[in-house]
Amino acid sequence: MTTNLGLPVGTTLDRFIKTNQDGFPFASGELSQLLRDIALAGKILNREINQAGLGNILGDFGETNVQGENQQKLDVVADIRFTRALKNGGEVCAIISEEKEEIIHLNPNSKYLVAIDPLDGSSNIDANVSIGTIFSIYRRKSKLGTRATEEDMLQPGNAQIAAGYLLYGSSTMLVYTTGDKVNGFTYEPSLGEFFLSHRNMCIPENGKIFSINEGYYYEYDDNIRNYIEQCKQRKFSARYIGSLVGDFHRNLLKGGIYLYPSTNANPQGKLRLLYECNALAFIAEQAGGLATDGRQRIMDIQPESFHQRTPLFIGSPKMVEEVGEVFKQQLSGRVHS
Ligand code: AHM
Ligand code: MG
Repeated sequence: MTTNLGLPVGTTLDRFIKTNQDGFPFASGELSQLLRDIALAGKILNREINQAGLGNILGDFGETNVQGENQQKLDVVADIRFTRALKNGGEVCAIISEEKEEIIHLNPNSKYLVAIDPLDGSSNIDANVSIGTIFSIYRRKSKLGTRATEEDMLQPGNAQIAAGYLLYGSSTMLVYTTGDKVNGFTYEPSLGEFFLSHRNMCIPENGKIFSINEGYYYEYDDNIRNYIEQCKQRKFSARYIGSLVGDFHRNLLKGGIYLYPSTNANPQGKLRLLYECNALAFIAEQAGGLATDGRQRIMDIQPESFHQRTPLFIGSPKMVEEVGEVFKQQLSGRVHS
């Protein structure tokens, strides 16, 4: 079997995907094509993000999405670009998107499903700060040739076939996993290609960065506040962009933890299990990290609705375990008191 890990840095994304596919003699090439379609939409969106200041597409669109949040114009554009690329590519039977309430039905004869946050961190667009796209790919459970069902779309993260993100930052990157390590590709705009730049990405076992919105300090439980205090006592660095993909990517490279806990106002936190947390959890685990809601593995949570939210603790394994211990102590404290 050919292993993609032997491919050198500088390999194009296309060649990487093809080599990976050749390693599986019975692979039909549909997943490979689907990944190419996502990369294509990413390139198109990247171009639009880079022109955002010129194109009169900054700011709110004047409508709210299904969760009552203001939709930015680029959120809408991103949703259209990804839906169109996946529709034209023909390898996806249905999509659920953070920006849409209902399932978007595409080709009933294909076996893959996509859950996507087309543009995450969109409140950062106007400030020229990094933003991202997050996606998960699942295999349908229902019969080929029929419409995808709600049950198809409500699979736990441990059923993901592939997941990834695009980061539109100081350079644009595609980072993804098909369940066999994590690889990162950097976009070269003048050539219009993604090149393998980060091979077999591994998160440091421990880190000194904690990423949390401290503005909600008094909204958090005591255990989270204590954890924040411990981080400060140990002189960890606080780094929080407010753009999940950017914060996650930095911690993946440097070692650290991203926390979005429950707050008094939002007991389930803010982040969406299906569009944001599962994909990053899959990548984190494939890179040697962990992702939990404080009590259980993110990828083992059985979703009950498309837009379900969950607290998220993700990053270097030792740091995520430490937060888990804090929760356990709190639980046992309750039992004994
Ligand atoms: P969005 O999907 O509406 O863009 O919200 C998700 C974003 C994450 O990228 C980021 O980590 C988080 O919201 C920031 O939230 P807050 O401003 O509450 O700290
Ligand atoms: Mg989002």
